[in-house]
Amino acid sequence: MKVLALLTLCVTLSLPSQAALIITGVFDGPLPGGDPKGVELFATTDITDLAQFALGVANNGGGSDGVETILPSQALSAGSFFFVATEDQDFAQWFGVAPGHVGGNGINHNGDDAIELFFDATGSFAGDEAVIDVFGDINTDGTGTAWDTVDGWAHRNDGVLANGGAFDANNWTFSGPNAWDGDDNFDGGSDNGTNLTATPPFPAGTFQIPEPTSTLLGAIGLGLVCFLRRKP
Ligand SMILES: [Ca+2]
Ligand SMILES: [Ca+2]
Ligand SMILES: [Ca+2]
Ligand SMILES: [Ca+2]
Repeated sequence: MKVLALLTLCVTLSLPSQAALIITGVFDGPLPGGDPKGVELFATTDITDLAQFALGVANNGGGSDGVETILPSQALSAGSFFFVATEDQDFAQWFGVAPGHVGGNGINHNGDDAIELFFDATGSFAGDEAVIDVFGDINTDGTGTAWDTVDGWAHRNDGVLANGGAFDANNWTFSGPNAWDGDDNFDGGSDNGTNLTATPPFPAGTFQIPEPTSTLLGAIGLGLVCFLRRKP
């Protein structure tokens, strides 16, 4: 019975999140205009159409602003990252790649704003969408809070799945406010900073969820050991 209970527990732990997309990073850059600004998203399972997802920035603790930018219609495979930024030129200088989607003001934040990730299976976002993940508290101005990312960044801790709209700063790692002050310039240059020359750099593309299959196989192995040790 213990083996069965352990296996049941581990199978439950191995189930994928109900949310196929999560926010894994938030950044507020030091380049002119406060660029790059945006979020890093991560697919926990294969997504056939990203246009079922949308973002909104709840500015300055004023509550939800609803959907402000809908993601483009394309597939995203499990384990892949997807960047949404306010613009593309400074983003490309900073990260060395193009953003997946330019969201303009729809993703405009400056460190004290909460960011909502919405899902609507129909893709219409006419009011039936649900908040599947959130960064920050939509009803609190983030200035001076644990999740204040002004001129810096926040990064989701490995293995933390979608929060369904209930944010917990303990599940995130932060650069600290103003960590990127001065990082707009590198080596005496002018506005030539990049993520790699910044201190600390945003840990782009590093989020991971522990492999479900290895967790399950490990649990089965542990269960067998427990079972065999009970034999005389
Ligand atoms: Ca807004
Ligand atoms: Ca703000
Ligand atoms: Ca800023
Ligand atoms: Ca600053």
